Amino acid sequence: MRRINADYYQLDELLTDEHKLIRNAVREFVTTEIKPHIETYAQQHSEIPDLMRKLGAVGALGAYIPTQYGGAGLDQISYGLIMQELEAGDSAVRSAASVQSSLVMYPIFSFGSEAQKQKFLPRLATGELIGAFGLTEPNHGSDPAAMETRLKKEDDGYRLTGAKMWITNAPVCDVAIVWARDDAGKVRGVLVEKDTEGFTRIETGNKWSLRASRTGELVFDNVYIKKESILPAVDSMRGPLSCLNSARYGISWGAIGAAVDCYQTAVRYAIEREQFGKPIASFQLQQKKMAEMLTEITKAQLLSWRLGILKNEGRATPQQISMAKRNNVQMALQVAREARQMLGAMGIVGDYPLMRHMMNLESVITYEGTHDVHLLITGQDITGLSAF
Ligand code: TGC
Ligand code: FAD
Repeated sequence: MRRINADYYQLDELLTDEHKLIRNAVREFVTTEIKPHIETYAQQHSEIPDLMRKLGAVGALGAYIPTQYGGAGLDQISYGLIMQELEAGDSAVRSAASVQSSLVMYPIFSFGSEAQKQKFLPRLATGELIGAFGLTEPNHGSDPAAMETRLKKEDDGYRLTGAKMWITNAPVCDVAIVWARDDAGKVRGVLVEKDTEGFTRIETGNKWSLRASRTGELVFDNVYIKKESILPAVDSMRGPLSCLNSARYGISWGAIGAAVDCYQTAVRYAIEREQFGKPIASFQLQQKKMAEMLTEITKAQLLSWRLGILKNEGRATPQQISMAKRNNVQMALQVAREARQMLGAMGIVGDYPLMRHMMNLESVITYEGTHDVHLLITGQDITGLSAF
């Protein structure tokens, strides 16, 4: 079992002691708090109790938000490592941390007023508040710029009308960042708190994927919005899309975590399971699967690590992020499928995490920009021509 460790190119040597400390703390949390129970929650289609507070306690929320606002003030590699370890437990856990950190804390920190930062960031960092990010609409997913949600000026405030769909944590959020067009056609970020009149949340059930995460709709029926609830520092699609850069980067790391969990499960099983009088690991076809999994995991690790360095230096482009998100999620899905086959019938039961990761990754390959949308982003970067 020499290669059960998936660090084939000794990337650990590129990490600082602080990185390893953070990585190990989150790994320990996932091993003790998530892995023993996640199968039950996923099977029951129910959330993990008190997850956001637990993530806050382990320092997994707002990793790169400055400490003055309750964040951890860490670098982008630390953020990536946190996402990797969380998704080794379950994509639902990484999703919760992604949305809270990259899609809610990041825009408040980047585009919010000082009062908005003071009011929300510290409580989002501890998990006392749960945030949601509303961009996708029933009629507009891949093309969010076509959004129909409207923010109309009225005397001293605004009125918000419209609906957002497929929103992670919608049914349980305390505050949602909602993207809407104003009278001038500008895209504005609006902070809507849960008890606001005319704001309703509807749960989306019957999911075969991300079953331990709550998803739903946010509906706004002429909701009164004070001007203090608008993010002042952004008024275009750059607002929501720059949040996605951060979340997509995190997903590129998270997918590695899920893939490594599948790879390690498959290697352990193949060494123990005997057929035709020999461990199945001794057969060339099984070795091919394991060798290819480890090769693809290693390539993905290198992509995300380099992207993290570029992000630390403020040089990562959205297009580079798209490439890593697309490649790594596809890689993880492929690893999960191969690993599941290697376990034969045992691969379909919940005693092993393979089907759960595989089904989760079907959402991950769709949200934060579909696999094909990211390919078109790369195509546009190569040619200068949009194929959307
Ligand atoms: P385009 O006309 O190219 O640009 C409009 C403005 O936005 C700027 N921009 C970006 N800024 C920052 N980061 C990016 N990645 C950016 N891409 C574009 C651009 O410079 C321009 O700025 P300005 O100031 O000149 O106005 O944009 P477009 O409308 O044609 O869109 C292009 C496209 C298709 C790539 C974009 O719409 C896209 O990425 N679509 C995919 C939609 C998507 O990813 N939705 C995700 C929803 S959130 C989610 O899924 C959360 S899952 C949560 C969980 O983990 O549980
Ligand atoms: P569509 O845009 O309708 O796409 C359908 C198919 O058409 C896809 O295969 C797509 O690749 C393809 N397609 C679209 N346009 C083109 C084109 N120009 N060329 C070629 N092919 C194209 N959104 C949020 O705002 N916040 C959230 O918190 C959130 N959480 C989510 C959680 C889950 C579990 C899921 C599944 C989704 C979540 N989403 C969220 C929504 C997600 O971002 C969208 O599902 C995604 O952007 C795709 O949009 P769509 O589902 O409407 O698909």
